[in-house]
Amino acid sequence: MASNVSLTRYLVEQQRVNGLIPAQLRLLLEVVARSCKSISQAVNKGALGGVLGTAESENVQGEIQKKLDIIANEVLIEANEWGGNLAAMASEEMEGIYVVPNRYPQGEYLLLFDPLDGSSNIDVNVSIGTIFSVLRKPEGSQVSEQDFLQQGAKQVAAGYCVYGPQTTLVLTVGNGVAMFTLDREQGSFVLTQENVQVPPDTQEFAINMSNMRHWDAPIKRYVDECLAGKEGPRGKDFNMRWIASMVADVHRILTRGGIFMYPWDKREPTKPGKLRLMYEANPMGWLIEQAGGAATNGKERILDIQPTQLHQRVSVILGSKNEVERVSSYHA
Ligand code: P6P
Repeated sequence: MASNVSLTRYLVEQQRVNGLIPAQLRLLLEVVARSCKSISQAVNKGALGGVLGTAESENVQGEIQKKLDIIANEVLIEANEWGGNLAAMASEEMEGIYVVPNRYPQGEYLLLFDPLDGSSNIDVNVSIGTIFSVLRKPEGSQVSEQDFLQQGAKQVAAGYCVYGPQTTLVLTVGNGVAMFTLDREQGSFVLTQENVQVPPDTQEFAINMSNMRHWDAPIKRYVDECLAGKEGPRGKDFNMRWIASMVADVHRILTRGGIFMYPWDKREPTKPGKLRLMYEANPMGWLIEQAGGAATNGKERILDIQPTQLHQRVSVILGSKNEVERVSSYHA
């Protein structure tokens, strides 16, 4: 669907027609989109921009940071701190929250992001992306980390930008999911799909198969049944995809269906999974639900989980509703 509806016009219409997003939130989303354009430019330069490789530092997760991880984080902080619509930000790349400096007015929203997800793919030229989530700051005085610990169901906006063959922004403000493709000649995001729907059934699953020996029984059973194909209990053959970039895997699922799993496994038994709740599972889970899919940790809806820590991890099973429900039934 080629259109000439810009992101700005789409957001104004969500604000005016559906009364869904106040002007402050619309402006915030416009700035986040502009930040993604800048990140896309830096990513696209690759080796030419001297931005590949590691930054010789670690993030709060103990993961080696890539130069582009830090660049993307700085782009988002610098673009969003002065607008007056945010009280604070939180990022996978920062230990604590970033409170908007006193020299700028504070607003009523909280912005959380994984500035560059899938960064292990940067140096090998595979799609990566920025994931973001917006919460309302609770009433009260000085903003604190505690204010961020809200269930995913409280999000007022969520989305991602995938830096792949196209740069595509995918967004929900609670009225379905829309996709915007970056028109580099105009330098603006153009609406290319609205009311995105995830098919309830699929024949395509996404999981890192090299971890099979570490999985819990319900996941092992589900994947074994997929692998058994037509002759097995599912009565149909399955395909597998694993890009090791959540943004790219979720984008494929929003586009043609599928189920994505990053479950708990025995490698780090004290951790519920690898992915983070606040700025990966919650925004992706809301997008998938807004497109008619489901997102659970195997036992409960991801958006219902009450966070206790800013960087807490969670087991993620999301995508085509009937498949996610099957996996959940195996956990029951
Ligand atoms: P593995 C990227 O590092 C990430 O956080 C997600 O984007 C991706 O789905 C997952 O980790 C890949 O993990 O263990 O397969 O490399």
